[in-house]
Amino acid sequence: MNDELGDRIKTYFEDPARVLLPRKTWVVVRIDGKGFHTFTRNMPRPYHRPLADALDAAAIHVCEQMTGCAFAYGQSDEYSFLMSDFGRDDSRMWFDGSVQKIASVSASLFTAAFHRAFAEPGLAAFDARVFAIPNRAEVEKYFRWRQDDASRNSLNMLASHYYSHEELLGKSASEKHDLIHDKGDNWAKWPADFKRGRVVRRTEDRFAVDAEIPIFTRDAAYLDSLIPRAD
Ligand SMILES: Nc1nc2c(ncn2[C@@H]2O[C@H](COP(=O)(O)OP(=O)(O)OP(=O)(O)O)[C@@H](O)[C@H]2O)c(=O)[nH]1
Ligand SMILES: [Mg+2]
Repeated sequence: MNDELGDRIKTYFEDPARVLLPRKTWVVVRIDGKGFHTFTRNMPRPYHRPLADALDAAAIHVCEQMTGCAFAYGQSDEYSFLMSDFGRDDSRMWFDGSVQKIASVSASLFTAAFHRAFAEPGLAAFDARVFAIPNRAEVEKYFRWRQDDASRNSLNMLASHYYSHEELLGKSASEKHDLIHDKGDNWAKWPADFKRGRVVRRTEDRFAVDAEIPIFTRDAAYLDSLIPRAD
């Protein structure tokens, strides 16, 4: 009876909600702080190193657990993980490609490790989204897009450190640079990872942070070396 009931619940209700990723593709998992505008309200702006360090520790933890993880790229309150099941034909995708499992376990691992590394009393939460990208060139574009976002975000964060929302309305990037100069500051002098983001990559025997990454569009070899090739 119990088996029958279980089978019924599974086939009627659980199985229809089971979504599997296609095999032999590149898969991105992006994890993003939920409502971090509020969570970080009392933290130093525009850049709070302990926050970045805790996000890095969380990303390393996820990379270590994620089957087929190639690397991760992080900036602001987010980290994107790239995984794939290339290699042997029978090599497995993490959780056999189950979207619900991958998203929920990633966000959970990330949140737990973030809090182990972050001393603040407030509780953070993270969302995760999972999707396949069927083409290697598009994977490169994905990471360029996130890095563009890092540069744009960091310029905006620095500008809004000195100016009100109204004062910055309609200002171009170069006008924002000029306004920052007027306050005696210079975006270019801020740490590289604040402007470009950070990468967690495999070293000889473990995953480690690279906080001095190049601009992906200027040094195409960097990203190229991180993205696995299809079989
Ligand atoms: N003080 C401080 N805030 C940061 C730092 N890095 C990121 N943030 C905050 O994190 C926010 C990230 O923005 P979003 O992810 O777009 O917005 P969110 O408020 O997290 O909202 P959702 O992601 O939609 O849930 C930024 O707006 C900043 O307020 C930092 O180093 N210092
Ligand atoms: Mg967020």
